[in-house]
Amino acid sequence: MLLNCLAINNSGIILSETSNNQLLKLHKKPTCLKTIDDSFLSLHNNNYKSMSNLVIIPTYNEKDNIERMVRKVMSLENSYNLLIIDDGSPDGTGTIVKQLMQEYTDRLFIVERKGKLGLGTAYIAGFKWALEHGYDYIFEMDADFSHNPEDLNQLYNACLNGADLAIGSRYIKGVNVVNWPMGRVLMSYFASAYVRFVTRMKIMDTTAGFKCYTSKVLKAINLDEIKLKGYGFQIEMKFTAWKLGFNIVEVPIVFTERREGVSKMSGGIFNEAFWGILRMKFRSFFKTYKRAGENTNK
Ligand SMILES: Nc1nc2c(ncn2[C@@H]2O[C@H](COP(=O)(O)OP(=O)(O)OP(=O)(O)O)[C@@H](O)[C@H]2O)c(=O)[nH]1
Ligand SMILES: [Mg+2]
Repeated sequence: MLLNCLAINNSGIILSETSNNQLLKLHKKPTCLKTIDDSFLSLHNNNYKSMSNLVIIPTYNEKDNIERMVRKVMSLENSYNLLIIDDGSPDGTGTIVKQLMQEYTDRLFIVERKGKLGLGTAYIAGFKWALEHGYDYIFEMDADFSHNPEDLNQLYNACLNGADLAIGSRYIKGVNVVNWPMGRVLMSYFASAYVRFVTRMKIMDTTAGFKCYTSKVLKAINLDEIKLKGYGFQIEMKFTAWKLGFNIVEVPIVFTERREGVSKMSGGIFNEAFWGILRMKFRSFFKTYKRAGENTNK
């Protein structure tokens, strides 16, 4: 992409004008700056299109996938930024990411936590980081290539076309899962059906973990009140966004079983989701859902 000029507006946001007159938000100070006032900005407002994307990937022992995954995301056309939340992986995943950060200085970031604290809290940490840094489109993706990074663009387009939350769904056009044993496909499919039955959400893939949130959804949810940690976390986030009245769109994706590395799926995660969803639904009867900023959540 060709950058014509760099500027900073009155609110201190760094912008860059591209060859086709779009203004992009940047997150790192460029080497040369010129200061502009808001009259310049208003001239360009019609063309303003924020490209402030952040893909969040939680990792635990993903040394066989992480470098290939980082390089793949960095090569995609929408110039995604990437945040890895690594829980002190004993296999050195974090070290590999830090080496790559020297190559992708302004687009690759890491948050390191001490010990395996779970997928749900990893994403909550990532969401908070994303909001603090002013990102507009925030993606969830696994490190193991079960989610095809090429599909990020589909999720992004769905949000640009009006979705508040876009979900990469395995179950809206048949069952799009490659290389899972039949038992796991059936478990996942019927788990989704169970969640639909309990919650009444009209979402086909309720446990999906490949998503794009617009920042307004994450700002509206009280992240400290999300209780579930594993698959339940994915369900509770969708349920809360749905209760808050956001526009949720499912886009078809193909999910492929991991080829490298070790699974972290366990019976405990399944149990937490099964009972957790019932408790979540029960709590929802006593809760008034209001978007944060409109009022408190009770
Ligand atoms: N930071 C962090 N990441 C985790 C944790 N558990 C899993 N992950 C990551 O979350 C993503 C999804 O985990 P997976 O192990 O692929 O779970 P899954 O897709 O249900 O199961 P498999 O694909 O069969 O392994 C991967 O990128 C993992 O490395 C955790 O406790 N902390
Ligand atoms: Mg996986």
